Parts: sequence; structure tokens; C-alpha cells
Amino acid sequence: MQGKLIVFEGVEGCGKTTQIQLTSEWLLMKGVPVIVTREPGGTPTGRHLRRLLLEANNNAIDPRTELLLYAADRAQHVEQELKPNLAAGKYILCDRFIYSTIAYQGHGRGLDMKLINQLNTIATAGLEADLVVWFDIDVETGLARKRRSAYVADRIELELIDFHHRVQQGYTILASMYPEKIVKINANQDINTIQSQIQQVCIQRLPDLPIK
Ligand code: T5A
Repeated sequence: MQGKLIVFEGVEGCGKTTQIQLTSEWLLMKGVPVIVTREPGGTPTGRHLRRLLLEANNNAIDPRTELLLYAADRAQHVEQELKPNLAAGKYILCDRFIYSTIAYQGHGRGLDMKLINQLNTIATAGLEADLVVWFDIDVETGLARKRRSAYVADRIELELIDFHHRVQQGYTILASMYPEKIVKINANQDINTIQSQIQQVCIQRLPDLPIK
């Protein structure tokens, strides 16, 4: 029995959380065993790391320290949450994975891509996503959506707009490098339209999806 790892990616406020929730409800309704998780913070250890990483006032973190903390969160997540649930046949909906590190720490912060790939390999121990859904949205629209909701901006959301544009460019490059794995969804559309497109993508790209 082997489940599948479905990863959701994109810039701030692109709508991942909203769509992961709807996708989870759809899959459960169809009888698919599903769990929802996220990075950073998908394990008890990861929740400590998430606080360190995202607290708005924790602004003295060196970019390499930041990279290592995301890698540490991922290593724990892979071993404690992802591998056991895949082995149990679960369909995992994961909010962010290695692509976030490439986009944010690689393209956003400008850290060495070879180093990032090495750390991703160590952290994942070779585990790969089966499908990546990338929410493509204008950076400004995503940030405006977040500001409209009742929230307190975290450390990364407070970065200057150029940073977010570099992250978006990173996702565009990733999608062109791995078209067999990364599916682009136009996230400027309304919630229901996006959800029905995600359902189509899951059906098309995951032929073993056990929907009833
Ligand atoms: N990070 C993470 C790294 O730098 N490196 C890494 O390796 C990893 C793993 C995580 C942060 O960590 C960074 C990236 C991130 O900055 P987070 O709190 O998980 O932080 O933040 P996000 O992943 O950005 O998630 P958010 O919850 O902030 O945004 P979502 O999930 O993309 O958006 P969502 O669904 O919460 O929607 C935002 C608002 O828009 C509305 C929603 O109702 C909500 O109010 N909305 C829409 N409005 C109009 N039309 C639509 N289609 C809408 N969809 C949602």
C-alpha cells in the first residue's frame, strides 16, 4: 500500500490553504484516505521551528540559518509525518515542500542553488512529490488578499515587494523545468473555479486515485 504526496505551492496569499481544505473535503467525500499537513510546522518539533522562522520580530535570522531551519523542519516532517502516512496508503495534501525553499531561499534570498539542492536531498531522504499544484497569482493580488483578511503579517510577508517578485519568478522557472510534475493553476480566478480545476488535475495526473 502506498499513498501519494500532493504539494501545493505559490507566493503569499495565493489561496493554498483555502483550496487544500476544499480538496480535502472533496477527497474525503469520494472515500479517499487523506491527511492535510504543512511546512514549516507539520510536526511538534516543526511547530517550534515555525515560530522561530515566522515571528515578525525575529528579524536577525541570517539567510543560511533560515535555510537550515527550513531543512530541519522538513527532515522531521518527512520522517515523522510523510513517510508513515504514505506507507499507510494516505493521500497527503501538503502546504509547501522543497519548491518553497528553491523559490524563497534560492530565488528570493539568492542563496547558492547547489547548496539548497543538497540540503533538500538530505532533508527529504529522496522522497519526492507525486504532484505539485502551483497557484500562479500576481504578487500584489496575493498580498492584498492577505491584508484584507484579519491577520498579523509574518516575517516573510514583511519582505520588500522585490523579494516576492523574485520568489514568483522562481516558481515560473521551476514550472518550466518540471512540467511533468508541476501543474500551474491560474489563482486569480474565483474559489469554485479553481477548486474544480484542481479536481480535474488530480483525476488526470493521479490515475490510481481511488475515488468512488
Ligand atoms: N517558506 C516556507 C520558506 O521561505 N521556505 C520554505 O522552505 C518553506 C516551506 C509559510 C512561510 O514560510 C515560507 C513561505 C511563507 O512565507 P504560511 O503561514 O504557511 O507561511 O503562509 P503561506 O504559505 O503564504 O499561506 P497563507 O495562509 O499565508 O496563504 P495561502 O494559504 O496561500 O492563502 P489563503 O488560502 O489563506 O488565502 C488568503 C486570503 O485570500 C482569500 C482567503 O479567504 C484568505 O482571506 N482567498 C481568496 N480571495 C479571492 N479569490 C480567491 N480565489 C481566494 N482564495 C483565497
